[in-house]
Amino acid sequence: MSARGKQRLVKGLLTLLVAGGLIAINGPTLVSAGKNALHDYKINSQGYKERAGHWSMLSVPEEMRVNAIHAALLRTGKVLIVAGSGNDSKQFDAGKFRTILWDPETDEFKRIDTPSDMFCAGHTFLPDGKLLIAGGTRRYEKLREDVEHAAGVMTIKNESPDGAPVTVPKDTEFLSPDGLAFRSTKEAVVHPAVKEIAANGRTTVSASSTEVWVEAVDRGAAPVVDRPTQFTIDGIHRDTDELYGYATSLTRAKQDYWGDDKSYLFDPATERYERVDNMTLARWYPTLVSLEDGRVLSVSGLDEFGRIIKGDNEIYDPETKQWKDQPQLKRTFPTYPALYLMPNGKLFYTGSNAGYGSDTVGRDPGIWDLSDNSFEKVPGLREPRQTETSGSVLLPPAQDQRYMIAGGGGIGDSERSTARTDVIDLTAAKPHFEPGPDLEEPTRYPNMVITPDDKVVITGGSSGYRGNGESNLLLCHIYDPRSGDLTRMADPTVGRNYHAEALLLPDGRLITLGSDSLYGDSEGTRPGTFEQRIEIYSPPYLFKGDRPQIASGPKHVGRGATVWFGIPNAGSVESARLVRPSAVTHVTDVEQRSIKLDISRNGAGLDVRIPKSAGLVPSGWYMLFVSDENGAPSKAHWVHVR
Ligand SMILES: [Cu+2]
Repeated sequence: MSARGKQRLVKGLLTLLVAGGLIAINGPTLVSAGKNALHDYKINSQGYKERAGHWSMLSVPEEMRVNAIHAALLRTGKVLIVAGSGNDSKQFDAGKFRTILWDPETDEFKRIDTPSDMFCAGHTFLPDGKLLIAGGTRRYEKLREDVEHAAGVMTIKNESPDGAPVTVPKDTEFLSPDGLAFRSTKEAVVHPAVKEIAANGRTTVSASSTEVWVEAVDRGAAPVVDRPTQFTIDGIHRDTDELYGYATSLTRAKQDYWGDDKSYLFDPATERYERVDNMTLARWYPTLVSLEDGRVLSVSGLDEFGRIIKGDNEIYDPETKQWKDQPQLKRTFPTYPALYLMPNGKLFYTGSNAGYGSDTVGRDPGIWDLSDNSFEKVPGLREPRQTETSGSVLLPPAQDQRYMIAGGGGIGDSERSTARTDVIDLTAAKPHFEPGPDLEEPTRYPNMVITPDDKVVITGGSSGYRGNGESNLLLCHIYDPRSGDLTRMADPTVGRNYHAEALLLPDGRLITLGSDSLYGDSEGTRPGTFEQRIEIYSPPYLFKGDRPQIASGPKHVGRGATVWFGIPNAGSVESARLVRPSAVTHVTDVEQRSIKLDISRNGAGLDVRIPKSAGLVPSGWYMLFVSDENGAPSKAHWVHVR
């Protein structure tokens, strides 16, 4: 008999025993079965749902189950779920990359051809509603025990301005003065040095260089380079002072994931990926953030050889479909920095990040002014060394410019985690973080989702690094930015830790998906398995009876315009919000925001005013929700704001 069948039988027995007045003879199994029945009864009662909401499981056909690493809500109302190789090296080696599209309205799933490994890429919506996805995985990490040959990055330098570019074939040997030999793993081309003659007639020559990954010819511990060393290049008949190899570290240390430079648009209309220009740098764990002019800034990440990128950031222009390096915007952050576009066009960095980076550089929250690359730190954040794997959100409504940072932990695989939440008001003369309510438990990876009633659902997470079955937190709360209260809601049944996401659907429900436990148990003896179930949360506002309805209205609206929407019972509508859909990964969702709209009654509908500021309402597709006096929202009406 299945476990569920057994449970049903026990439940049935219990009912009989209660009916017969024999409850006094029950054993521990019956007590727990009784408790389960009571719990089931409680969480399914109308009163409980009205107060705490309700969780249910989405039924996903077996062949559509994927390791959800990324999730984005498209303007068609469908959810794009991207796994890529899904943190599974076997899938990577087999070249099997996956994406699934789910339509919450029909519950239909569709497989999407996935041209490369978008695992741990960055993403953001463009003004036309296409999702820009950039970066991903070019090679999986190699753990220390799997590294047999010392390896690392060899810089090939050319100091001579004369002659043609030099091709250094794959498998070329580089020889150190001590006789150590390293072999290149790829062909490399190095250009002549650049010769410049200044106005005063003085000539300067700057060496040109290129990088290539090399591995020691001999196995084992001996061929290790741990200080700056110059190499001669075998088979290249040039002066060794002119053309040579240079490396500072060729060791048997762990090798981190290698980033990819590929970049794609996902088009909600054709439901396909379209390849666009490569980024100037390969990036693994970059944050992509939309700017007020519709361009996209790509920040941080691990580069083509798994090194943290030190301050090189770049911009995608949707007009030209090109990426361009931005040397004037040099600024270093840890991977997946939480950067939010402010109404004044500056970016606010809450301090949240996920994954990799310096222990000290780029971890302080502050305001980044892109016009002069200045960075103004903001004070007051408690537990400032525990921002890794924390959650961040621009609290609703976005006009208030209040941001919350919640939970997080120490850098790397630290055992520390925090229950701290802090809130900052950027409209203040001297903004500083103020304490918010503590989470119920110290929490890494809390998922935070804005709802149309100006609240934030905070759900899931794990008390420990990367999580395991026992450190998952089956908790869900709603934070009310107005009162500052954090209220416990119904408990989710599926744990969510690393590589998990949550987002708001156009019908007002939320989904949570993904979760990537490192271990299956708290002792770390069993490997974890990727959580493929998708759970749905219906907040209390969906159990309050009739909901307002948006019956008609324009699809395209201009910033600063007043537009009319047909709304039966418009008199019951108290508020209207534009909610920008989520594009979320690794607890990083810098897209979602909820903008308050001024409304006035006009006939059988409402006049709705779209704010003017492109920093507040960047161009793109939004969900328009109207809510009644109970906070019950309508279903969303999609509008394109330009
Ligand atoms: Cu990842």
